[in-house]
Amino acid sequence: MTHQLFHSYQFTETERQRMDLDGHLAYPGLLTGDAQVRLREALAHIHSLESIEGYEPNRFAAEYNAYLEDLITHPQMLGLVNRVLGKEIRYDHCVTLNRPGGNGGSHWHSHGYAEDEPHLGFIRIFFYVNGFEINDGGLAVVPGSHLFRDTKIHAKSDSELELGWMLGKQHSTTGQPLKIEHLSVPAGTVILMWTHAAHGVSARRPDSDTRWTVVYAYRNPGKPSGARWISQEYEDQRRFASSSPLKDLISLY
Ligand SMILES: O=C(O)CCC(=O)C(=O)O
Ligand SMILES: [Fe+2]
Repeated sequence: MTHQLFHSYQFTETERQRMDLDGHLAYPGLLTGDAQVRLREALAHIHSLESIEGYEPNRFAAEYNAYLEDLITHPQMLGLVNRVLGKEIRYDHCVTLNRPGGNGGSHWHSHGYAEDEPHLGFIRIFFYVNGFEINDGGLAVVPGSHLFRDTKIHAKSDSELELGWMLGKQHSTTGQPLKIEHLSVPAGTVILMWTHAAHGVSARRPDSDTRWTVVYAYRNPGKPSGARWISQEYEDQRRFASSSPLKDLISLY
């Protein structure tokens, strides 16, 4: 029997509206204890591979670890993706985001997909296995920024973003000025994010332990995808193996 990935949760019209308004939705502590233990093991495995020259196991993580691969088609994962994106979905990538103490974090940025076709969705599903605090490998967001469907948001600091891209912009639904929000979440948190949302990550403190994180991305097919980290060999193998649960999810279109 497959193990439980998530505790029970809701994705009703209320949560959908929240996500569409903010661009992200956090489920604190959604991952079961069992899943957290297995994820930690799998993420440490990928982490141990990272030193080998010529490989990018973190970007193609599901190709290097059977547990991470199994999660792509875990019934609870697909249930969640179907609720957010509907029936017609494709797997896009599975990338580990482990950040050891002293890791520099990530500048503000956004990602792209189908800019001219807003009915085509692309979501990132972050598993923050051991959570994070503000200013310690913490995710920061700008609610409403996803509605601009801008793929080119870049800033090296909060003030650069505030005085640059955010300047004079309002939330297109509420009319409120855009505002940066620094999140802090407990272990086992799952965060859903529309891919066009502006986001950045603060540096991990030098004396902190490793932040164990993985992101799974899914989309409605219809357009080319920029960060589709799937090797051709792996795609072909899974696509033409009649028994693979990934068969119908792995192609671009
Ligand atoms: O490490 C994180 O929390 C976020 C990384 C990120 O920007 C992404 O995967 O798109
Ligand atoms: Fe990102």
